[in-house]
Amino acid sequence: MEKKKIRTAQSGTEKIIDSMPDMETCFDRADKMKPCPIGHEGACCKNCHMGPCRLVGKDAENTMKGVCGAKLPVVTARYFARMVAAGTACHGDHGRDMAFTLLAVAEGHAKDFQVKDVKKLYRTADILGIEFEGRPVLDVAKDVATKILEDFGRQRGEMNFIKRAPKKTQDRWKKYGIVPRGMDREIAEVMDRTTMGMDADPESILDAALRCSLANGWGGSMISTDVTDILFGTPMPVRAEASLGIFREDEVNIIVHGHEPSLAEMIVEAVSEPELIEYAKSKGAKGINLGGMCCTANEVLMRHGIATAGGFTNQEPAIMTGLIDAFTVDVQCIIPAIVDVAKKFHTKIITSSDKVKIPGAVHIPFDEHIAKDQARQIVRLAIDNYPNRTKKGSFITEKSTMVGGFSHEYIEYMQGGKYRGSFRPLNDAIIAGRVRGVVGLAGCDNPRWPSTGIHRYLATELIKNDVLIVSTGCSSAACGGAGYLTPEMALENAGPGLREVCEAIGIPPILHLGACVDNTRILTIATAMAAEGGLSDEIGGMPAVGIAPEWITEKAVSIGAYFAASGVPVIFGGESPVKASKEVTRILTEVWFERYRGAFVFEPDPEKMLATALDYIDKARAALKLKKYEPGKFTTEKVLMDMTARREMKAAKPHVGL
Ligand code: SF4
Ligand code: MSK
Repeated sequence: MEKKKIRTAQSGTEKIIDSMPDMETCFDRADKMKPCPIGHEGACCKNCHMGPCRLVGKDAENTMKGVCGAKLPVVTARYFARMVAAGTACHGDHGRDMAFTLLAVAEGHAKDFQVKDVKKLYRTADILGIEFEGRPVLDVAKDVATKILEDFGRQRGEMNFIKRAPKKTQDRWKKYGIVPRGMDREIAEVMDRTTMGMDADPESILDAALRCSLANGWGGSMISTDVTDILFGTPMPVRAEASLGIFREDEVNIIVHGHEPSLAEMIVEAVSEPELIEYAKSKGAKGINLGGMCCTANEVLMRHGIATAGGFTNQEPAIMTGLIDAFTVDVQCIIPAIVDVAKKFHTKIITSSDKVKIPGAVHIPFDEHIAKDQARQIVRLAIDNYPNRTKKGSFITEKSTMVGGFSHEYIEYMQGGKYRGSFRPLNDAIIAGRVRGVVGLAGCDNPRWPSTGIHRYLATELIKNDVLIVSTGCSSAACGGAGYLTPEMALENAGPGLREVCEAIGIPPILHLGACVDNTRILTIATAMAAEGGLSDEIGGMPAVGIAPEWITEKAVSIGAYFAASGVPVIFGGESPVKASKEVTRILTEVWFERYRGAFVFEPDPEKMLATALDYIDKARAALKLKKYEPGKFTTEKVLMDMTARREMKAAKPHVGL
């Protein structure tokens, strides 16, 4: 008998798909649509109408040229750079939208929103050099929004948040000319530079890609994280539930999916309004149940404990439960196929951004001036749709509990309280060898292999090896759905050192930091660790690695690039999209490591991903002269440092840019 193909590591999702063999999902399409082997490895160029050119064959790297004469490394570098530009554009627009909402609030045009975290507003104002003491909150908010918005159209100079990075990290960027000027400028320049007849030097193209990625990490995404915290509150640990079992048979079920949380925040408030609950009851439902998906889920989970139905690959199976009355989407990672699946059930798909229209969906374009009314309209639409539910779905009841809500600020607080919060305990735990290192486990879940499976494998193996994990995006949903985001996970599965640290502080061994844009929380944490002292005095050189084992999107590539430029080696799963060119691969792995102490590595084998991550961590420990990691054997002593290392440490100035 032929062995059944496992589509996902989420047993509930698998059951739902199994129960409806006639329904097509992304898993079926992934089976049918094999990747083009030429484009897949970066050997195809379609940047002009003399092509597309396929640069394949024996010794293609040295012998093949497109019609224009572009050699393979140029074609591959251009492909990589354009992915970075597209990803930066996504996060950049997200940050821009959040900044405009803050401006509208400050100017009194968006009455449904407030500045919920004044402390964070002041902290951000301080970073931006804006006076805040004794001034009305909304005046400060206006100045912050206006200053941040300069980052998008700036033509010369440096983006505002660049100065938050450790001085040494900034010096590297300056030395190699990759300090970003303005968001739109860097994106436009990559597109310009990579068109036919422009830059023909792979290294120069990749420098531009890094500059563009930094406009994301220390620009668009960081703006988004900060402004979202200012408007909706900086997250603190909160319990929530995860998996496709979060839907309720006897309640109106609404999903918020995408990335920008402004409308979702209003829906969170609307579903608790007594009139709407009464209206739901009048239609025969017991109440209204709100859940999230992908990164909009992460945003409302981090701040309100709203349950997550999972990550990217759960979109169609969620509708196949037959229990979703309204599926509201904002921007990014929304697969158009949801409309086709929804047609087979009663689910209404509601698009809310003019950048995301899908024929067959109801379009209610988000307008911050009437946001609460729009949220109520959507909730009513869901309630009105509840009586249309049929019995033809297939649902599960299994779900996991999880803890999310670990912001930079909370992690600092939990290591010393309100007045003595710091990163000292974490640095000490790493120095002592209790914690071997830190891994940022991030990125999408991918239907091309049992989705979420590699996240689960790496999560369990890393914590077993005393590696503290910080997770974001769909990786958090993957770990949450598996039941890994709990303090008990540390007791049962973490290595002895990590377990001791987690028990002492009362945290899970995997800290859910938020959405994809919140990868910037990892940057600010790494910066704080550098400032704390005892480890590296820049982000590069920390025993820290980023892994996106099942990545899908161009955003992921942009994130990986800004981590590499900031000094963190990143490992991406799947076949390399730059495999065709040895030269481009060398630049991403060797040249970037030499220049920035970060690297971009592609590795399809999960066991090798793990080994590579641990190798980077152990080599960083050795370079920092920390004791060799041995499970269960801790020390509070550093091994003796030589004079050069001591001089280097003395010379390092504490960084106060956070
Ligand atoms: Fe071919 Fe050059 Fe045109 Fe690319 S830019 S499609 S390599 S001719
Ligand atoms: S949602 S970018 S599938 S992580 Fe941020 Fe998930 Fe990847 Fe989208």
